[in-house]
Amino acid sequence: MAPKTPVVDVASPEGLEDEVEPVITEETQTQKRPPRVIVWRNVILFMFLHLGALYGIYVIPQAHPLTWLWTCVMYVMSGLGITAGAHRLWSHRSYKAKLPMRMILAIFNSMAFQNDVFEWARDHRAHHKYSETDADPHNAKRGFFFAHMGWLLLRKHPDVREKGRSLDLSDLYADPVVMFQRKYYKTSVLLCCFILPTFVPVYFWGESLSVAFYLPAVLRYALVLNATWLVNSAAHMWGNKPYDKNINPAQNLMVAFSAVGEGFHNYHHVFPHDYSTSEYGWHFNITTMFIDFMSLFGQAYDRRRIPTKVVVQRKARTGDGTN
Ligand code: ST9
Ligand code: ZN
Ligand code: ZN
Repeated sequence: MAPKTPVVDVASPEGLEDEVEPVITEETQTQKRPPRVIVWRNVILFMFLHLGALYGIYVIPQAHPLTWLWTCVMYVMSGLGITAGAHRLWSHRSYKAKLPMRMILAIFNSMAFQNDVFEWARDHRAHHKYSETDADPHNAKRGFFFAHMGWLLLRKHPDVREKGRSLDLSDLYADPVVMFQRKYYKTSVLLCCFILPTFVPVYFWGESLSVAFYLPAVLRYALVLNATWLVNSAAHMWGNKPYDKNINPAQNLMVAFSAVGEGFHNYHHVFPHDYSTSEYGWHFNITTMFIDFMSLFGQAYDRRRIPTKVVVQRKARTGDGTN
C-alpha cells in the first residue's frame, strides 16, 4: 500500500552523488589479504549472549503471555531505533525529524545496543561509499560469516580507518541528540537494553526476574542483532536484483520481514536516499509505516522518494528483469 501523506521527490544527481557505489575492479578484488586480529573479548561476550538467547528460547513456555507481547514490542521498538533512526535518518538523511522524534529514536537505538548512532552511521556510510571493498567494515566479499558477525570479532581492516577519514560526518557532530547519546552511551544501554525490558514484566505483571531478563532483554537483543546482521550477510548474497544486476545487494523478503522493512537491499544500494528503502512503500515495511505515522504529527518531514520514472528507467537499464 502506498503512503497516504505527501512525500518529496528527489532524484537530482547532486542528491545521489555522495553515496554512489564504487566501481569494483579486479584490482580492488585482489588487494592484499586483510589481517585477522581476533578480539577475544568480543568472541566471549557474543558466545555468552547467544547461550543466554538459547536459554531465553527454553523459558518461552514458562513466560506470561504479556511477557511474550512485551518481547515483540521491545523487538519492534529497538528495531526502529536502528532502521528509522541510525539507518534512514542519521546515516542517510532520507527524511528529517523534529527533536522529540529524534529523542525517541535515540532511546530506541540504545535499546538495540548496536554501537552508538555516531559510530553506526560512520560505519554505514563507509559501507555504502566503499561497498564490498576492504574499506567496507563488513565487506561481504570476505564471506557470509564475516559480513554477518565476524567483522565485530576482528580489528578493522586499516582501509576502513584510512578511507573512512574522507567521510563527511559534520551533520552527526552538529546533532545534539547524537552527541548526547554518544556521551552517555553505556548508561543508556544498561537502562534501555537490559534494565527497562526486565523491569516492566516483573513490576507490572509479576513475571519472574529470570524469565524477564532472558526473554525480552537477552533473547530479544540477540534476535534484533541477527536480523540486522542478515541484511549485511544474506541480503548481500541471495535474492533478486531488479534495479542493478551488477552489484551483490539483493531483494530478500525474509530479511525484509525480520528486519522490519530493510531487506530490499538491491533497491537501497541503488537509491540510498529513499526514505522507504524500497520501491513499494508499506509492503513488508513497518519502518515506513512508522515514519509516515510520525509525519501525521509533523515529527517526520521532507521524506525523500525517488520518482517512479527514474526507478523504471534504471530497472530497464541495469535490472535483471525480475520484479
Ligand atoms: C552491531 C552493529 O551489531 C551492527 C551494524 C549492522 C549494520 C547493518 C546495515 C544494514 C542496513 C540497515 C538494516 C537495519 C536492520 C535492522 C533490523 C532490526 C530488527 N570510518 O571500531 P574501532 C577509526 S554492534 C572512519 O574501535 P578497531 C575511528 O577513529 C554490536 N573512521 O576499530 C575509531 O576511533 P573512535 C555491539 C573509523 O579497534 C578508530 O578507528 N557492539 C571507522 O579495529 C577505532 O575504531 C559491539 O559488539 C570508519 N568506518 O575495533 C562492539 N571505523 O571510535 C563491536 C573506525 O574513537 N565493535 N574508525 O572514533 C568493536 O569492538 C570494535 O569496533 C571492533 C574493531 C573490535 C569490531
Ligand atoms: Zn548493504
Ligand atoms: Zn544504508
